[in-house]
Amino acid sequence: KARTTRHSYEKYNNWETIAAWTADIAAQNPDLVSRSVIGETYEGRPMYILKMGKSGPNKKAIFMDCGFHAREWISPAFCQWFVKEAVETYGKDTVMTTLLNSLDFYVLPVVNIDGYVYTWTNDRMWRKTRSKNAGSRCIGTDPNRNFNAGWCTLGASKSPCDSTYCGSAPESEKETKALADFIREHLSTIKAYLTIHSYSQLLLFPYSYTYKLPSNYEELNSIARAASKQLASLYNTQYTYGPGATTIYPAAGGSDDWAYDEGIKYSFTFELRDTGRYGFMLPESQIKPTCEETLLAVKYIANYVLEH
Ligand code: ING
Ligand code: ZN
Repeated sequence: KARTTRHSYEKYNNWETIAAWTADIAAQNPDLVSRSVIGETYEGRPMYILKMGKSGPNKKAIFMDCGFHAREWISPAFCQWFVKEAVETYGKDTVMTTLLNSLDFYVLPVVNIDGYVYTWTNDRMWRKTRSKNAGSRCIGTDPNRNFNAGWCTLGASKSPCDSTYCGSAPESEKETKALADFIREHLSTIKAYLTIHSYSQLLLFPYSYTYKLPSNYEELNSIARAASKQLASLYNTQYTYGPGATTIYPAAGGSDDWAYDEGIKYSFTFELRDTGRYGFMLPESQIKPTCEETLLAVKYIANYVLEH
């Protein structure tokens, strides 16, 4: 099938373009990138994941996903940027070279593909998945309320018409089930979980489903402080960091809390630019600076994980 739009790292790409890009970037970098499918969405689209890194024995891995929420377009743009930077700077940038030699990165560029497509075709402000709800005319579940971490107890709705609907059960969505299954299958290697949202300029860590602090709170707090400092070093973009419940709002069923309780002790949610001027409609002119600064924070965290 002929492609209709050209891929660009400094533009928002539609799903068809991103899907074709996942095939191209893997084909063009066979010793660094491989593509596989972790499941399919409610509407039947394949969920592609890119594994990045030089092959080697017993490597630790970092899992990063983008595009949980359909309207947060800067998020998939960042996952694409990260992959580009990895392949373009491997062998040139010493930190990136070390990271890819010693770690694998699993990058899931869009989790909620059906929702993302819907924001391109019908409603730019859509957030949830596109699954049907029994007994309701309302569509969709909030994928970041759908994980088994205090599921639907706090900051989530039991009403299918709400934007924070937690779903009929934990992992009721094909997309969250596929993601959770993949992480469970790779639990022995995955040492960090990073999930990219927008907006608000926050770097969050567990917990969001409770006010209790994670066992390695001091460590997570100092990593978040240092990563935020790295991020700000480029354009002075200020991030606030801390546990989700007190830094943004209490909310149960999030993927970072779930990953943490599965034993992944470095678990972070990024809320990228901006603080509300453009919000979800962040102009394309901000893709490059946003991705460049975020990359510094992600590299910092990855390097920390490598050394600990
Ligand atoms: N914010 C996140 C949300 O899902 C969050 C905040 C992070 C909640 C971690 C729970 C756990 O509401 C956005 N913008 O989506
Ligand atoms: Zn979000």
